[in-house]
Amino acid sequence: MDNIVGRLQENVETIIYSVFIRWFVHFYTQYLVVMHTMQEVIAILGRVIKGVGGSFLVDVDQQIVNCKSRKSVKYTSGNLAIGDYVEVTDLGNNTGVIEKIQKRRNSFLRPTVANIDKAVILISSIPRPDFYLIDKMLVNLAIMDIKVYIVVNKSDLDVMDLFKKVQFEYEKQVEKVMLMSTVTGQGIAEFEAEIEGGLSCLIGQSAVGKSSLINILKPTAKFEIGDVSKNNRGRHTTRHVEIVQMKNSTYMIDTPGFSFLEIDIDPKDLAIYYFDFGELMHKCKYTRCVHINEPDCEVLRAIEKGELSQDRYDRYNFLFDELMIKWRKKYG
Ligand SMILES: Nc1nc2c(ncn2[C@@H]2O[C@H](COP(=O)(O)OP(=O)(O)OP(=O)(O)O)[C@@H](O)[C@H]2O)c(=O)[nH]1
Ligand SMILES: [Mg+2]
Ligand SMILES: [Zn+2]
Repeated sequence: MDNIVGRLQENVETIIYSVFIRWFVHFYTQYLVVMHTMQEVIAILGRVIKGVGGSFLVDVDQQIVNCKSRKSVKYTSGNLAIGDYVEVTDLGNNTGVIEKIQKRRNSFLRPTVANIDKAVILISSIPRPDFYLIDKMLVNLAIMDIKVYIVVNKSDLDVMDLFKKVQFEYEKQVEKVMLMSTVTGQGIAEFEAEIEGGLSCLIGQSAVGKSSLINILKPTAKFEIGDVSKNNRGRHTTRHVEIVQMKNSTYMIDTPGFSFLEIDIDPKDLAIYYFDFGELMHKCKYTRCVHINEPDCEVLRAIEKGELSQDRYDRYNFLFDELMIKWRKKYG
C-alpha cells in the first residue's frame, strides 16, 4: 500500500515539475521577446567617434553620448571600431549603453576603424616617401573599393620633382593628386572642396603633416604636432584615433599611420588593382597575363615606351613575388 502511495506521489511530483518547467520556459521566452522588442524600440542609432578608457564617445544626432558597451557586443561582433554605427540605449545625462553594432561596409585593424568613405594618403619630401608602402596601401584600398586621394604636402619646401613623380605614377590609380602646404595654405581650399561629405581617413608616414592638416581645417581640434627635426623613426606623435567633424557632413580621422598592408590575394589577381595598367591589360595576348614575362604584353610595351613608370612596375614585380611566396606557403 505504502509502495503504491509512494509511486503515486512521485508521479504527481513529476507532473507538477514538468508543468512548472514548461510554464517557466514559456514565460521566460515571452520575457526575452518583450525585452528584445523594447530594446529595438528604445535603441537609437549613433556613431562611435572616440574611445576613452573603457568607454566610447558616440555621436547621436550631433549629441555626444558617453557609452559603455555590453559584453555581448564584443562576443558577437568583435571589438568596437571608431566609425562603427551602433544601436544605443539612453541612460540619461548623456550616457548610454551600446547594444549592437550595425553591419560594417569596411573595416581595418591597427587602428581599428570602420565605414570609411575616402582615404587621403599624405606624402612629403620630409620624411622621404616609401613608395612600396604606398603601393600596398593602394592595393588594399582598391580591394575595399574606397576612393583615394594623394596629397603631396609641404609645397613650401622643394617638392616639385616629387609631385611630378607622384602625378605620373598614381594619377590613373586615384581620384586626384593634389599639392598642398599647411604652412602657406596652398591647396587647402581645393582639398576641402574635394573631400566634402562622408568620412575621410588620413593616412601616411609619421611627420608628413596629417595633424597639421586637421588643425588648419579645424583650429579648435588642436592636435599635437610632431617635430620633424627629431628623427623619431616612424614613431607617431598622434597615438589615438578620433573622428573630427569638419564643415557640415564632412568627417575626418587622423590616424597614427595605417595598417593597410596585409594583402591576402592570389598574386595572379594583383594587376586588377593596378588601375594604371587599366585598358592595356585587355590588349595583352594572354587573357591571364600577369605582365611579367609573357610575350606580347601591352603593359611591358607601355613601360618600354615610357608611358608607364618603370619604378612603379619594378615595385609591382617585387610585390608580386612577395605575394607569391605567401600564397605558396598558404596553399602549397
Ligand atoms: N614646411 C612644412 N612643414 C610642415 C607642413 N605641414 C606640416 N609640417 C611640419 O611637419 C611636422 C610634422 O607634422 P604633423 O602634423 O605632426 O605630422 P603627422 O603626420 O600628424 O605625424 P604623426 O602624428 O607622427 O603621424 C611638423 O614639424 C609640422 O610643423 C608644411 O606644409 N610645410
Ligand atoms: Mg599626427
Ligand atoms: Zn600583360
